[in-house]
Amino acid sequence: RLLATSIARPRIALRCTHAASSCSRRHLTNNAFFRVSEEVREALSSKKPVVALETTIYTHGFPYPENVALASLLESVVRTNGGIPATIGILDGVARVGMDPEELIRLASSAGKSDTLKLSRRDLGYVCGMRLANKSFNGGTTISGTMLLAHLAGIKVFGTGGLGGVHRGAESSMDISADLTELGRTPVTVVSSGCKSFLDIPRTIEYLETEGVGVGTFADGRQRNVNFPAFWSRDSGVKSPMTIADEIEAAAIIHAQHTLKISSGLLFANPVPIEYAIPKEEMDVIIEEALKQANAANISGKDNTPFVLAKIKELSNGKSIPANRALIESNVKRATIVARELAILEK
Ligand code: PSU
Ligand code: MN
Repeated sequence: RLLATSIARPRIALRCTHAASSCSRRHLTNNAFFRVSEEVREALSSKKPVVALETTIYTHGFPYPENVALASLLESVVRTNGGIPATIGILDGVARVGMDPEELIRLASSAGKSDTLKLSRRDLGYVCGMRLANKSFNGGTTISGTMLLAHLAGIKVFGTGGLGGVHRGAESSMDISADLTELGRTPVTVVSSGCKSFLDIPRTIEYLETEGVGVGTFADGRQRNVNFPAFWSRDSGVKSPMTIADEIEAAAIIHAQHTLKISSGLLFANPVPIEYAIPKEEMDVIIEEALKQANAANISGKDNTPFVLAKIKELSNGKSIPANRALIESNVKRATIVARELAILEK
């Protein structure tokens, strides 16, 4: 009855890589619910730059087979830039850190099925535990779920597209993404293009401050005091708490944070490449309409973000897709260079 016994469990303890060698914490070893791939395990123990990648964008964002193409593109962007990709998600009730192509295709092709779930921190115990009751789930992990699993494996850098945030009207709905609290409690650095303006961006920045999350935006050249980006648009109109010049500065901040044993995460925003940017006014019209439809359909909870994203895509006639793909690719490249610079500092 217990499928658990069929899973190989190499008893290799990974040394803590997130702080000085005096750190006594050990990362989670492979077990019935958690499996780090051979390649990622080897990369971590030999201190190669490893970059975490999320899977909600494949299960609840891009449709099959585009999601497979994107997944393999992002993994190759990491490799081309000298890193090892660790795509993270749940297959058959087992949390995977690092998936082979066959596993990735299996997860991506299950997009849209009712037992393919969107998984944040709160869901992980459930989907893994249920395999002991012979209920088998697949799921894409959100930024929060991915950060948590990345940290358990000892991965410090994660590249993705858009962060969840404080929703408009959260003062009554209390809809605040678990991504923000995860950043407050888990020492993983997320490189994204900020968040979409269907969210309340000023309150998102406020909430991140409350959670103790360092937020920096990559500047163009020597700019100082830049604004936080809004996904397709390079400027949300909200000032970024920190401005960073490049990946070397980003790595220095991460290194200091880990050496100081500060247990919260960091968020580095990388504005969409200029040639793909869509003016904010143009997207705002579409976003207003998408939010109106979400309201009318009474969408709430974890269905909210995927619903609004799908509506935006529909209402923009797919115009936003090339920008979406370009910014994720650019973020993953930056995350890889940050991870490389960090590996140099940790030598
Ligand atoms: N925002 C985007 N694209 C995304 C997501 C958010 O622009 O794909 C996904 C990410 O996986 C993120 C999650 O972690 O949605 C947040 O969902 P929620 O708002 O339900 O916390
Ligand atoms: Mn929510």
